[in-house]
Amino acid sequence: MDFLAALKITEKNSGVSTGNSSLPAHGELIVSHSPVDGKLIATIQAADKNDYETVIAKAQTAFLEWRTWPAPKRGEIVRQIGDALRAHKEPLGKLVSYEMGKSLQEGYGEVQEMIDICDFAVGLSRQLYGLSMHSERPAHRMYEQWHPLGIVGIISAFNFPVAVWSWNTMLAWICGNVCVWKPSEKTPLCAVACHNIIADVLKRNDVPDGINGLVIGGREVGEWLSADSRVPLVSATGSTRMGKAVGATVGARLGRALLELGGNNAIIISQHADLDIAIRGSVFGAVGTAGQRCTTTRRLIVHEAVYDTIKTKLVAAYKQLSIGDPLDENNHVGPLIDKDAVIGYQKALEACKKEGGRFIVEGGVLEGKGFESGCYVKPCIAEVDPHFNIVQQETFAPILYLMKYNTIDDAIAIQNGVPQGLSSSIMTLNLREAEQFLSANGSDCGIANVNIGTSGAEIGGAFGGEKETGGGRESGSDAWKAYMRRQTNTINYSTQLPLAQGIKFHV
Ligand code: UN1
Repeated sequence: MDFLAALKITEKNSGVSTGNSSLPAHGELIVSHSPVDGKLIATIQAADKNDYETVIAKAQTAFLEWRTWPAPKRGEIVRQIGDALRAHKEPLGKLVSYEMGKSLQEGYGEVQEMIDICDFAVGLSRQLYGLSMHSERPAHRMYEQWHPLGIVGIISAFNFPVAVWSWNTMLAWICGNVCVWKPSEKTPLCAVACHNIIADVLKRNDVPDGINGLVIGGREVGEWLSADSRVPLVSATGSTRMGKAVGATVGARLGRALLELGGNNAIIISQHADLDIAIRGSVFGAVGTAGQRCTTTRRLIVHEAVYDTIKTKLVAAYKQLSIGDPLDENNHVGPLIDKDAVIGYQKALEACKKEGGRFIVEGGVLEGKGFESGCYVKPCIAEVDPHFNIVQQETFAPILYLMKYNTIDDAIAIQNGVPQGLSSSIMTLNLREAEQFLSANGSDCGIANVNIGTSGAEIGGAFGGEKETGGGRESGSDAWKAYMRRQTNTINYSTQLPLAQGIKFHV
């Protein structure tokens, strides 16, 4: 496997790094198997608490210097990182595909997201704008500045093992923060690879060692970060269950948590839709990444007038899907991340049937040649009632729930009637219903699209959602503000000391 060598992944890797170099690790041995073929890729020595302390101490010292670098100089480092990622796009994309199981196209797409966020962050490094205000007092100037926070803890999930980390890290860095990353223990090699690629850039530029901490380990690492008052911001991506735990622990010390949690995303297909776009958007949204994106389309809410047509077209489209080795570009759907995920999928199918769901495309676990890892499942579609318990939940697998609506108000109520609020779409050529969907009484999600599916957001927009999705925003727009502290400055250049609100105080 040439791509492992190109990424400096060896048989045995350390899961601890301060950025410029990896350090000896003293925790348990993590074994990374590929869900593609079940084979061992490599091992990683996880961090113990002492290793964590070493990384945090180094990060604290590095911050003292890094925060004094002008933001555009920090941007220059990120520009070079973007170049290094361009040079490693192929091997890194392949590793993402092989360790995580997403299609090679999506593996490359994920590295492209990293490159794009680097470009975005470079420009942003000259645009960390604060407002200036007019003071109510004579000869006073009032303005605001944005300063870095310090150590940003990043907890990322297996499904986007590199891109989501880079959204956080590149922004955090140009803002002047230092980062400590706890990647998913299901995709540790992707994290080691990112560190190896970036270490060269950091060393070449004499960047203070410690800005790019890596602490690989189990859930305890997330708990250390969440409880650590030396870490002012913890950005966590993953399940709602994990986010509630992180949010509670960080909240108890009044730290900041940026949460990007589960989605239960729906597409409304109106009788006014371009059905061809609607079908393509729905199928990619439902089966892309084998249903393991937080933006995956999990529910289709279809107008009764086009319901039967959509059903027929969907069944036909699902028949075309080829499931298998994601590194083979002819396949559309790869494996789930591991056997636990397969069990979760099977349980959801059972629960759906028990509640009365009717499968129009049957699910099941694939066996035989090419499926030896035991992680390949069939994308499936069930007709359901929107209120089923299972339909309220995010199952990280390619299960699509199909339901019917009569009025646009009903469709929006069904779309909003789940605990999560990440992404949503309407397929329609009707201006009135599109605008209603985007209005204050429309979709309650952080992302609302028209004639585009629910997944595959561009990095330029703020990414995240409401309700049990956690409320955080990452990536584009002004999401950078979450990584900085705002300071309001009022300067008196008069010979008097006038008080605000006209208060008189004589001594
Ligand atoms: C995620 O699944 O956690 O919008 C992130 C998308 C991708 C990011 C998904 N750009 O589907």
